[in-house]
Amino acid sequence: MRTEHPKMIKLSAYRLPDYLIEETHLTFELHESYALVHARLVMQRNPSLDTHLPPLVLDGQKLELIDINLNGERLSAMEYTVTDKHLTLQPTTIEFELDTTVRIEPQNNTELEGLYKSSGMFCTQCEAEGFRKITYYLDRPDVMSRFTTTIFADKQNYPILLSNGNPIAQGEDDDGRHWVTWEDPFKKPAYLFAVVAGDLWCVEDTFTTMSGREVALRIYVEPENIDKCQHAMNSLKKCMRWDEEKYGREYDLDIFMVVAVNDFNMGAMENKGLNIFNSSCVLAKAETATDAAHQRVESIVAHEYFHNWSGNRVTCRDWFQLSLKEGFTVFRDTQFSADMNSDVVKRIEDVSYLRTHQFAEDAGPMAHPVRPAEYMEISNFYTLTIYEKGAEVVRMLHTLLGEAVFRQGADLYFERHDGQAVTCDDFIAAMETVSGMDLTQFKLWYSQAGTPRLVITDSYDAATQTYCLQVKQSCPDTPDQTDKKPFVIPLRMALLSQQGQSLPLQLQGESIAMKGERVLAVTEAEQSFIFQKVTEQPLPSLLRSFSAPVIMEYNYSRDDLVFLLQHDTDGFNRWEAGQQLSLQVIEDVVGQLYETDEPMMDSRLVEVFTALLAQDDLDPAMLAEFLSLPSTGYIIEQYEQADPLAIHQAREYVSNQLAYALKEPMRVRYDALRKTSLETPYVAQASDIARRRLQNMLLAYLMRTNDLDILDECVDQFGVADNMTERLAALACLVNSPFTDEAQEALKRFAERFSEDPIVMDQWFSVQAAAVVPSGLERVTHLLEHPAFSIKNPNKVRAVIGAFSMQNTPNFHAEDGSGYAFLADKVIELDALNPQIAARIISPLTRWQRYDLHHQELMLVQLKRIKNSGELSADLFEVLEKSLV
Ligand code: 0A1
Ligand code: ZN
Repeated sequence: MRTEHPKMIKLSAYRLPDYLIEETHLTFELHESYALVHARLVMQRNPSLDTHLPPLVLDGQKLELIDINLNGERLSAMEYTVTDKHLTLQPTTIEFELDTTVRIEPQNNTELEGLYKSSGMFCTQCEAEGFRKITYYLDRPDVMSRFTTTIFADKQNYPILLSNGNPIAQGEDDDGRHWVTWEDPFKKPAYLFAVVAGDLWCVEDTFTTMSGREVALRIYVEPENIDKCQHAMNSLKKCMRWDEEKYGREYDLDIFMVVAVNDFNMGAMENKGLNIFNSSCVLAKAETATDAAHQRVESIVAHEYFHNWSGNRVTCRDWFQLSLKEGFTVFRDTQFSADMNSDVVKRIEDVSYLRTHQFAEDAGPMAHPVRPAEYMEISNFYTLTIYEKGAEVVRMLHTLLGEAVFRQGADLYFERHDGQAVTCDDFIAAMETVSGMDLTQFKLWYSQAGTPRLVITDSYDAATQTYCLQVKQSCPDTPDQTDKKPFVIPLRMALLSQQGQSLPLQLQGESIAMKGERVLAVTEAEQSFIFQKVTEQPLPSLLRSFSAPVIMEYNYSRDDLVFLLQHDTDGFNRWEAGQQLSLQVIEDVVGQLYETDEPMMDSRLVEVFTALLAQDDLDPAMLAEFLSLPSTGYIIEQYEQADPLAIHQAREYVSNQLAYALKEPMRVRYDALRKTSLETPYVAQASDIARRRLQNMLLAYLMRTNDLDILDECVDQFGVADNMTERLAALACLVNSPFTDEAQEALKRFAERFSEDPIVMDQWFSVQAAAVVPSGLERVTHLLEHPAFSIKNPNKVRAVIGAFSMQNTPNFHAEDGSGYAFLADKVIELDALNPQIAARIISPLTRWQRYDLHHQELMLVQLKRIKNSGELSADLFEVLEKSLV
């Protein structure tokens, strides 16, 4: 509902619900131009409160009330009131039954929240507050009810009718319509409700749980996608087993269903027993999906499945507790992916993502704590902070408690709160009980926003063989928060000898030394750790495996960084040393570019990359990580006021220099890897994924040399690859190269081959939208006219508008402001259709304070233009309010 000034909702205003809903009986009558939803609610006054009966205020939006009965008696118009948000009436008994019938128009629902149509099928999205767009209800997660759902629809067009739980009855009517009744034995909040009706095929399998129950597994898709489900099915079976082994969690219904839909605002949704997925997060086969897409499918399938316990069996009391389910579940899916693939590579990927995107959020106008204290529109709080930083907070607990005690804490949490709607405090309390630790200070991670800074200095005294680490922590101000208290920061560290060996670690006062590495608990604003019996000046390896989501400063020399990149015994910190070295080299060039077109680049980067390439025993996955330069987004984050064009140019310059300098060894290695790829059928397994990643990275470097022989290789890889990973990487190289004829030809062939597959076409769109070539904006405007583009489809919006504004630095940040104006136009257009997507896609503009004054001004002009463009959704209003202070 559009409104000028949405209200701020506060955590401190939480009250228990006045009424509870014991049973929810729903009937859907689905038609082409409308749907009728009949709800019979068996309700009672909340027994935890007194027996006086306040008015019953039900949530409801965009509903046309057709009929209303209380305890079987129709209510007259005098006996209830309806506004654009609520239905209010006066109960007269402690227990009562309320019947309503509403009319809705799913076919006109472009917000993709509530009941809507996607590619001809009916589907729902209820989290967070979509159920109120289906029927009048107490749409809050602490109202948990037992649901039965009957769906009526035309049998020919909608042969498959699904809802949560188990099917208990079905039938056919004379008029070509049929119906199915589903019953979910578990109480659940309305946000976990789902309905699907469509012409779908399914891939079936079974899983035998640890207690020997057989569960039917079904993945429903449109018929043309039936050959793209096997990877998701394999992933599902793997994660079901993993959750039993790692967390002792067993699946609880007889059926587990996944449905793929083309129009979806997010990645997927954990509805009880009936997960609904954005088709891009479930469909994958070698010819159409990259390795990265295969890995994304595996982790999202696992994420949604893991929610069955962390989210569904134990849910959130209110939406301020969102990270209770999301942070914990992301942590769980991260552990799973690390176990299925390489744990170091997974950590590198996660940390890169966190530092580029979540740190930016934490430093910007939308910064909020992992448990926010207030919000206007909850949809805006499905953020990197709630998900990724929330997962880091759980990870720190895991580090501090250790694997075994953490598992006991998780067990206790599930046992204590099964069937309940609880808070982050309950999660921490379980961890306190099993560990005996007081986690009061640790909980500041939930209430204080912003990324803490750790400044570490050290000193070594050879005479006394003591080594001292001095640690200072601070946290910058964030909107509405100043003067933050010190956090509990687990600092995983080691001390390395000149040969790169770990030295024993014995703190003053300790009688024995620890070997290898240890975790220091930093708890004060300033703190010293004094190590004794340190026989030589050590080189510290700090914040290993990125043990806390902080920005750490330690004054390593460039030679130290080179040494760590080659010798640190922690794989993550090897990579990190390389990133810091590359960053410094790029920053040098940024400075020089204002003076000269031919900057001098520190030769150490070429030297160390040469040495790494020559190292035969280095895991290709790690080598690929070592050779990747920090992303432009991450580099921008290192500046108070960044010049995005200079940063882009400098990063390009350094990449080109590396390419020319390392052309020979890169070519030799590329040829060998490509040969193996040609001889090996595609398998989405870690070792092959690593090979292709290195191969594609080398190709991208080599293509920078504009060598015609390499161009031929690239065109060949594009043409003959049996998989999308090699094909798309080659296409991206061509599109970003000066060889426009070859690029056009490849784009044409790609589009001809995949025009019927919307997910593959999304990749075709985003490769072009992200291409850092002249006239990028013209190309993007052109893409919007393509028949396969639709502004109503969130995947297409992300593929074109999202890729342009997030990845195409030189064109998006064009000096004349044209990139910003383009994004603003699209935000305005989208807000009228799908406010959630509008409020997300605007985010690059909200970071205006990170840029130099020229870019700031251009961005502000567009933010203000959006603000004055007319009536805004609550979603967009909140983002603009916060960005423009
Ligand atoms: N709970 C889902 C994510 C999700 C959130 C909101 C949605 O609509 C507004 C849809 C999905 C998850 O964590 O996977
Ligand atoms: Zn989730």
